[in-house]
Order: sequence, then C-alpha cells, then structure tokens
Amino acid sequence: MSKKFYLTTPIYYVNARPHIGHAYTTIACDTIARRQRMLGADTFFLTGTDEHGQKIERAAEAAGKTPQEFADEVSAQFRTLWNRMGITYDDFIRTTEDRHKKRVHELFRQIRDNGHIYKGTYTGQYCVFDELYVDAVGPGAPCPECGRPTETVKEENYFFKLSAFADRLMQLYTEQPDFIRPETRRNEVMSFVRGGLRDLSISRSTFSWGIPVPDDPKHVIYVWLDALANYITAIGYGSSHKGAQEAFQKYWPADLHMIGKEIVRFHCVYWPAFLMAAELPLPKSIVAHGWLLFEESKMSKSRGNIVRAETILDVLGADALRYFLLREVVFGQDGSFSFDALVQRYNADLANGLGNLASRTLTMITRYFRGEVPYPSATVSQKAGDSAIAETARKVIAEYSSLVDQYQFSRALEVAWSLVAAVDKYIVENEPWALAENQSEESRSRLATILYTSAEALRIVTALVHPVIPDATAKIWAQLGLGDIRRFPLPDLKWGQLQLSTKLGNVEPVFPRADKTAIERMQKMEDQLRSGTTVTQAEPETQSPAAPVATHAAVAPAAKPAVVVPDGKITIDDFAKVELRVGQVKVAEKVKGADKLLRLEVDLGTEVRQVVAGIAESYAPELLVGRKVVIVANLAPRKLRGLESNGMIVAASPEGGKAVLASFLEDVPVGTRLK
Ligand code: ME8
Repeated sequence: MSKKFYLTTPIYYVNARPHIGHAYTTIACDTIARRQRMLGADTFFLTGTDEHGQKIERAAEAAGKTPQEFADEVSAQFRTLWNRMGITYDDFIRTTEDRHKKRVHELFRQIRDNGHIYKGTYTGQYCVFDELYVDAVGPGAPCPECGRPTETVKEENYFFKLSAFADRLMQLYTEQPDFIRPETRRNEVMSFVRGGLRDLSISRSTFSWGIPVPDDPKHVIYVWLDALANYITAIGYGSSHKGAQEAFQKYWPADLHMIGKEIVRFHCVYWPAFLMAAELPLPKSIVAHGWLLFEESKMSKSRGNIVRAETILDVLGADALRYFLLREVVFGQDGSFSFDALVQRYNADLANGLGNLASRTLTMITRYFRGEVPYPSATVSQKAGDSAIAETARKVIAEYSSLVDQYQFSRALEVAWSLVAAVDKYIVENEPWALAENQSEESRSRLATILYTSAEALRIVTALVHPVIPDATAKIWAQLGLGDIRRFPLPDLKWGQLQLSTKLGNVEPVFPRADKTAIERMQKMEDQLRSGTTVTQAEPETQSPAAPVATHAAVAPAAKPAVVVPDGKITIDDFAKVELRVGQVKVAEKVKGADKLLRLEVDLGTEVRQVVAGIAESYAPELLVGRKVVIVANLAPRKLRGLESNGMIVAASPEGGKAVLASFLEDVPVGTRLK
C-alpha cells in the first residue's frame, strides 16, 4: 500500500477577502501536496474557511448582512481564488456546513464524556480580533498578542481542563522535537506551557453565531474549538457513514498542519490537548511560517496594507506569484513583498533563467535535429564539461529533495537554479550554433551531445520544480515530448532518462519578459482597489468641497471620482467610495512631542484601528474613551511621528475655533456604515 500524506492549511476567517498572505500558506501547501503526489503518496490536501464567532458576526452586521450571507460571499471568494490559481485541494471545508457542525458535537461530547469539561464562570478580558481569552487586567486593557483593546466578558461558560494536560504536552514537545517547527516556535510554546496553563473557557453565551453546545443550546462552542476540529471533521471523524469512517482511519493523524506563526498557541497547545482529551491520535507535525510584510508591517486587512493575488495573476500569472513567494521568503522567517522585487525575480529567474534555457535548447533541437532528441555519442564527442553537468544534476536532485522535504523552499530553489545557471554557461561556452554550421560527423556528434546534455538537465529541473511552478513546467514537459508531468514518479528521477529520438512538441516561450509597465500596472490596480476606484484610466485630482473638514493630520489622497461633474459636484457613486463608519474610541493618548496630535484606538466592529488625529487642542484624551465617532475607514495608511494612522476621524473645524467631532444623538452600533 502506498504511503499516505494528509496536510492542511489554516481555515481562513471570512471577515475579509483573501490576500497574498493567505495565498502564501496555500501555495506552500499546494507545492507540498503536488510533490507528495509525484512521490507516490496517497495525498489529501485540505483547506477551507472559518465562519463562526463574534468577529464574523460583527463583520456581517457592519456590512448589513446576515452572518450566513456574509460567510457565503467571502468563503466563495477564497474558493474562487484557489480555483483560479489551480490549487489542488482535495476538500474545502466550511465550518457552517452541517457535516462539520454534527461532528463538532461528537467531539465536544467525547471530551465531556471523558470528564474534561465542567461549567464555571469566566470573568476576564477577551480579544475579539484574535478570538482569544487573555490575561490582561481591566476594561479595555490591550491584548498581549495584538495590542488591540480587549473586552470584558463575564459569563457562565463551559471550561476545558487544559491545566491537566501541561505535563503530557511538555512530554510531547520533548519526545517529538519535530512536532513543532521551526525550533524558535517550539521554544516559545514550551516556555508558554512551562509558565502554567489555566483551564480554557470553551463556550460563549452572549452571542449566537456559532455551533450550539450539545444539550445546552444557550451556549455556542468557542470558535477555536470549532475551527480546529475542521482538521478531523473534514475527513470523517464522528460520522456514521462507513466511507467517511474509513477515510478518517486512513488519513488521520495529519502529517502536517501548516500555519502562520501567530496561531501557534492554538495549534500546538489547545489542539493537541483537545485531541488528548478525546483520546485521538495527535498530528505528526505543525510547521509555522513567518509573515509576509508589505510596507514594513504584517500584511493584513486591519492595517489596510494588503496586496491581492488577483492583481499578480492578471499581470504575471500564478507561477510567478508561487515562485516569488517560495524563492524570496526564507521559509519560517518574515519576508517583504514588493512589486519591484517580484518583477525583478520574474525576469531574472523565470523569463531569462528557466524560460530562456527551455526555449533556446528546444529551439536548437527543432532547428538542427528536426525536433527529435539527439543522442550523445558515448565516445567521440564526450568532454569534461558534459559529465560535469551530469554530475551537477545528480547533486541537485539529492540536495533539492532533501531541502524541500524540510520545507526550505528558498534554498531548494536556489539549488535548482544553480543547475539552470550551469547549463546556461555550458551552452555559451560550447557555442552549439557555431558547431551547427559545420556538417562534419564530429561536429554533428558534438552538437548532439551538447543539446542532449542541455535538454536532459532541463528535464530534470522541470520535474523537480513542477510542484512549485506547475503551469510552466507542464508546458516545458509537453514541449520536451514527455506527456503529462503530474504522472512522473519523482523517486525515479535520474540522469540519462531522456530517450533518443523523443519527438518534441511545439516550442513556445513559457515566461514572456515583463516590461517596465508591469510594476506600474499592478501598483495601479491595488491603489484603485484601496481607494475603492475600479476604473483604469487616470483621473484628475479633485476633492469634494461639500465633504466635512477632516481634522486628521495624516490626510491621505482622497478617493478620486470616476466622473467629474463640471461644476465641481460629485455623483452619489463618488460619495459611496468614501467608507464612513461608526467607531468607538477605546484608547486615547497624547503623542509625545506633538502638541496637536492624539493617538486613538478606534473599534470599528470588525477590527480596532490606530488613528492619529490632530484634535489634541480640542479634546482631552480621557474624554474621548468610549465615545462614538465617525471614521473614514478606507484611507490608505500614513505614518505620523513614526505612528501609523489607519483612517481619519471626521470633525467640523470652524474658522479660528476648535474642532468638533461628528457624533450621533441616537445610539448607533459600532461599525455601521454612513451612507
Ligand atoms: O487565523 N503573512 O484565520 P486568518 C503570512 N481562522 N501568512 C499570512 C498573512 C501574512 N501577512 N496573513 C494571513 C485564522 N496569513 C483562523 C485559523 S485554523 C483552525 C483557524 C495566513 O484568516 C497564515 O497562514 O486570520 C495565517 O496563519 C493565516 O493566514 C491566518 O488566517
């Protein structure tokens, strides 16, 4: 029987549309899944969406939708994107599906029946952004994880006896050092557990968007218990169907949960403890990668610094994004994204590197050998350079495989490209085009050897990196006349398998060079998305004279209207581009060294934003805490005195007088849009 390999991405929250941070994890997993299939493993690759909890409920409310409608829309955006990118997931789980809900009930019951759940009262702070109970003290205290203000929760809850599992968890980390990778994350987790574990509240009763607790539907199950369970519910845990039970037997435990570093605690402490409590086997390994940064901070919706995958797909294609992310970012560490670096890598490594090697090698075989792979003469025409390429290729196969199996994608690709560079040099040094001008038997034989050697090296790189850049390598493989690359058994890969007289397919370039406008085009697409504009041509800069005066020292360029009405008026569509929302000030404080500035943390329902506003002369900070204000929510972030300002607070600024914040006479829910 073949080996199985079960791997998962986190299931992504549906409070915001996907960006390339989500794509990064999904691409890494897709690469591993494709490689495992080529290695012959019975592979199961799971992804999906996390749809319950207070954060989603609030996001839906702010969008004027029911949580289910909202979740349906955003979940579909994730799925559509993965389909467009050719992600080869085997299942896409949604936590609002019946199959999941029923099986989560089973898990809850099993843990309860095993005696690990009791009822108690929780009083403390909760961070809605992280959906995390925190140890912070006092109303509005900042979350130790993300710094956002926490909310006080006082509820009767069900508790999970997490504290009882500390010793077993420590034993797990010690006995299985590979359970958490990389080492830095393992150390963090171990010191967290060593610091003492408190029992965990695993239900909420003050909102209803979740899976009801079995036999006590006033409570909903804590969203992280619900979400983590997806890894077993999707493959049939708790099902009464025979097929589902067999799938669970076959695939569980997972071979790999791939996650971002911010959710290590949930996966490496809570999840194994839940499984121990349910007496289920534990996953074999959890690998946490670093963050994709953009403009120096973590790419995330709440910071407004996201780049969408679609933009890159439109301009350069999925392979470019996949290659860039895996090559540029050292796996496990944070890495920066920039359009400049993307295009530079694309041109250097893909267009001029692999693409050029493929097209020059295959074009010469087509031209000089009528499109059939020539065979190297074993005696007459062998030179040291030929066997050096074969030797390099052998080394590359071994090193690449070992690095990629340790998820060192960047180093693995560097190694693979060392073969591309070696063959390039070999071709330049041997000048096959010059040999082709001479019809002597010796020249023909030498030419055959050089082109065979180049084509064979090309075949080897192509097979190795297929899981990383599947589209282009499938094309090169077909151009090499080798059929369907997905069926190629990687364990068999070795030098010399390219058969004499293999008939090449049609030779076409796979990576056209990106010109200078590629960067501009991508940047413009993202700017337009951020400002809410979708038209493509440049528009004149205008600002609405009717707009309320904004007392925001970090005024970003206003959203540009698509249609400018001659007398300076704007259309309703123009106005709709400005996203005005009700926010509530959670924290207000003076900015050191700036008399006019206040640093505010404003809750927008779905997230808490830091806004730096020029209202210090009008308002004492303590008067602002708890106050509802109007925020321009879709302004591009700006830095002021080193602080990032994400949005703008709206106020009237009378001539010569003090600013007066826009506010409401009636109570309005936080997050409501003004329109
Ligand atoms: O945490 N850089 O969902 P989420 C790298 N629903 N990876 C990033 C990233 C960035 N800037 N931004 C997002 C949740 N990611 C929970 C998970 S699992 C049982 C529940 C990736 O939508 C990365 O994998 O906030 C990160 O862990 C995940 O998206 C968080 O997605």
